[in-house]
Amino acid sequence: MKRIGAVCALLSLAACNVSASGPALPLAPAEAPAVVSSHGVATFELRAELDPSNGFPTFVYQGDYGYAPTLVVNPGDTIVGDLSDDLQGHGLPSDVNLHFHGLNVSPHEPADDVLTMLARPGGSLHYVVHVPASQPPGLYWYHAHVHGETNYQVGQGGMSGAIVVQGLSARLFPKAPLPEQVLLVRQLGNGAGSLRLAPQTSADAGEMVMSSPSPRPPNTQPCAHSAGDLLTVNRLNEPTLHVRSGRPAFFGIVNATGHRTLDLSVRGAAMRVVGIDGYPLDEYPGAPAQLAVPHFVLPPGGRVEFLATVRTASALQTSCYFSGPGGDADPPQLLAHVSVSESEDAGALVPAAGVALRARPQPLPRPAVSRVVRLTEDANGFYINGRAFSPRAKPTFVVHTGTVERWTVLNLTPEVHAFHLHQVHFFVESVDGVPVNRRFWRDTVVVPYGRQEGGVFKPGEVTLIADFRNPLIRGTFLFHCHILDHEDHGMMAKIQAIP
Ligand SMILES: [Cu+2]
Repeated sequence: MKRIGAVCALLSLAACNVSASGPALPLAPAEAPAVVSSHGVATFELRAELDPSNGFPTFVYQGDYGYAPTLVVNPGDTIVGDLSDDLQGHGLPSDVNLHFHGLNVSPHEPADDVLTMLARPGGSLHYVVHVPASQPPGLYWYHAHVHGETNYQVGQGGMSGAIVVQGLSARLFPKAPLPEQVLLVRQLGNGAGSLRLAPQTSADAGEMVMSSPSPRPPNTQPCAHSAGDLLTVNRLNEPTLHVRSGRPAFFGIVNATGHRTLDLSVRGAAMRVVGIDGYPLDEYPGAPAQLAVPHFVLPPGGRVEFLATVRTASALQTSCYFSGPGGDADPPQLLAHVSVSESEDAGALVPAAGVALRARPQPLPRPAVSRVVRLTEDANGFYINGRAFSPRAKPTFVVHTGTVERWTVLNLTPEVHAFHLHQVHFFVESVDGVPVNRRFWRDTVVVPYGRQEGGVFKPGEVTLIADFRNPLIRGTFLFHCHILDHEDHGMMAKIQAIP
């Protein structure tokens, strides 16, 4: 915990209350100093290194291990980043790169290309990511994305940081935008349920080959804690969040864990969800700007932004979640204390720097194509349509830029998966055959586990509409399970988008 509460660092995110007369009061423990775009450019430098305190890979930012800056940009800005690879600690070379999760940006080098952009130890990568002017304002994130290494680097090492595309608060509260408390939830180290195995180098050409996933016991005690399953918030155990009594507080949460499904709630208060996976709710045609829910299920990789009005001391918490008889345990945990202040100074509003005009959602065309994605697993690995991911494989699907497609994702396994599509968003039409009435854009969704019904195995099923209309999205990119050990062991495939 080298930088507990880097107060007043997040500027427009208002990690602190800036008052003309009184002292600064931290609203939330900051993840790290923010990099706020200037003249349309947000520039940062990161190193990837083994953290000497725990032996896991981590980002090093301005000399501090374990921290990555929150990138604060406006739609239309450019992110310019340099990443150098000083990872070589576990006896083998370890590549590293970045994925800009949820941004509707090019999958080509030097932008969000996780297929060919790989830094070897001693090497480096230079990123230039043009965030489109049409990018909806909200919470995105970046993380390492090296096939076979993601659970180790992202899940266990916590190699991740937040990206805020400014404008959501100003859109919701144009007269007095609320500061957002950005919280990254991680499960660092040797967490239960992890399938991390030492990579082996094959004899031919030093290619990385992952060993098989080890057998796990059935998930008979999904609510039971085990060693190493502690969740952190901005790398802190049970930090305290400060809010004003009776006033809405604005939270943005990233599920940056490797495999934990979070069932989030604020004790004693409703969650008024305003954004999912970076998109304001009303980006979907006809959807409301806010939706009050008692709790919200957030898969690994997902983000939720919400308002909560708290009047007495409370807590941000995750409840026990059953991920299926073959899944990982997701026990309950208090994530953060919520401290309530009556003081007029506490939590004073700081105007947001950027103001985005509300986009007018375009009506959707009919799906051009219907496809089926079958998720399976066995003792040797995880598969999409019968194949484990190979970096050299041809794209599983070729899609046409300018269209939308209907995908039916079938889960033929006894555990949930977190379906994630790079580059674009989708909305869910139905879950297990039941139509979803509340439709919202997202980039990651839980696919229910398959189960026996009347002696017959019934796969879990999500039907979604994927949006490939953005003309910037051309090239080859990925879709995969965001439970990172599943991804590492094969549950990933390529899409090629062509005109
Ligand atoms: Cu999975």
